Amino acid sequence: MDSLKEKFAKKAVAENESVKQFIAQHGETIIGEYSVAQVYQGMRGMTGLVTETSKLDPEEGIRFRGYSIPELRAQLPKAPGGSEPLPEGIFYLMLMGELPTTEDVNSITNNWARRSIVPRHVFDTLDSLPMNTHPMTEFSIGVMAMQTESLFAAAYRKGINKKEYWDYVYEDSMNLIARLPRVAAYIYRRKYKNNEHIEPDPKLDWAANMAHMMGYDVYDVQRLMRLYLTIHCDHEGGNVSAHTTHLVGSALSDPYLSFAAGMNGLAGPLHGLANQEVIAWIMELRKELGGGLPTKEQIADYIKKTLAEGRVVPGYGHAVLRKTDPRFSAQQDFYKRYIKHDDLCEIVQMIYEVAPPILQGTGKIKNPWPNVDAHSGALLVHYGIVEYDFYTVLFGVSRALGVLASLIWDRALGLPIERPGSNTTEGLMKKLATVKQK
Ligand code: AMX
Repeated sequence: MDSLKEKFAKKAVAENESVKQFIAQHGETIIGEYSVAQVYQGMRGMTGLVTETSKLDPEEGIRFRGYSIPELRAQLPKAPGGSEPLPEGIFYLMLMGELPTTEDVNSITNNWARRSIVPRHVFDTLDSLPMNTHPMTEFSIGVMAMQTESLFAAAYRKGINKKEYWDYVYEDSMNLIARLPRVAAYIYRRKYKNNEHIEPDPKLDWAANMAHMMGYDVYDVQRLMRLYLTIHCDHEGGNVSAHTTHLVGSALSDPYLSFAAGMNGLAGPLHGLANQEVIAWIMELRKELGGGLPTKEQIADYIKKTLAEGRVVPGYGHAVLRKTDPRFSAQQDFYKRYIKHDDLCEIVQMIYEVAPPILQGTGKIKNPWPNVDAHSGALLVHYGIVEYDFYTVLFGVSRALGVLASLIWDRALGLPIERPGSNTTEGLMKKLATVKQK
């Protein structure tokens, strides 16, 4: 058993006991009420899930096991000479609930390097797809093709005790995380770099290897990739990709099936695809204006035009957040600290000044502030990663860390199949009529 798994096993036993006691003591306690509107409007504000890895505060933003992004940028272990955290560290934190040491992080890097070989048939499957397939579709298909490797599915077929589920889910999750950068980079190089592929370098950390296999062996891109893959990893449990992975996993579908399902949700333009939409939208603006830096007035007109056309302004708004996303602020800080000047990043800053009052002025958009996707693409473009329909794949590689750490916890806590109730409109109307009569 690897050392992380051994530590986790101990932690899971204690946590299981504490959750059982909590339910025994407070299982019948009412923790909220909900309205008819909430039932129709995407269950906003209802707590219906337990997710241990992170918690989102509407005003403050995300905290991973209690730590904010600025705290983690300062406190998580870095690569030698590096200034941004290694994503291995946030995975450790989400899984174990405590900050890792440098040794813990190095051990995960080595663990993933050992697990990183992708079977040949996964590449053959990707090679069989038409070149115009969207990279997110390819990513999901790549993950599905790897499902042949699921140790959970194989063990379940043979018959295993429920108490052992987490062990196989842990193995599958670690293998999957280890292999995702190779699959993602293969998709990138096949589509945009003449189908010329780059083998992983076992000496590099997970994020630096991602950059390396995409063809970017420079320190600046490694640094960006470490930050990028850290901050996109989790956003509590109710977002589409996390919730889907959890939901599908609750049917005891293995981690490959569950994660691929989550990725199909991330591929939606209101969720992860927004990062490509932002760049496409800014490029469209620049094209309309004939290039160069737009003025604030021109940006304002373009936002109003987008709204008038019944489209969304990508990168702005959020279902939970009510302030600027700290993931946006971290990327803004990265820009100001390391890049200093770039036209596209400057446009991102100008939009940040211009968009909120206009969005607020509509009177219906609950959060006029930028989310993570408003900034990420501009940083990638700066370093030459201009193929924006690939961006959501990078988001997906990172998101694996959070949703799979959660999936391991789901099985360790023995959470049951998810099955909320639903009703018809007629049924709800009748129910309300009887409530009113009473
Ligand atoms: N531009 C235009 N209209 C917007 C908007 C935006 N950025 N954000 C919200 N609205 C609209 C909604 O479409 C809705 O309109 P409707 O009443 O006509 O249907 C109204 O404002 C109220 O919506 P809300 O309660 O403020 O937001 P929500 O919880 O329904 O949706 C989100 C949240 C993110 C889908 C929405 O803000 C949006 O579409 N933003 C743009 C896409 C985006 O950036 N997505 C990425 C989110 C982060 C992520 O998951 N990666």
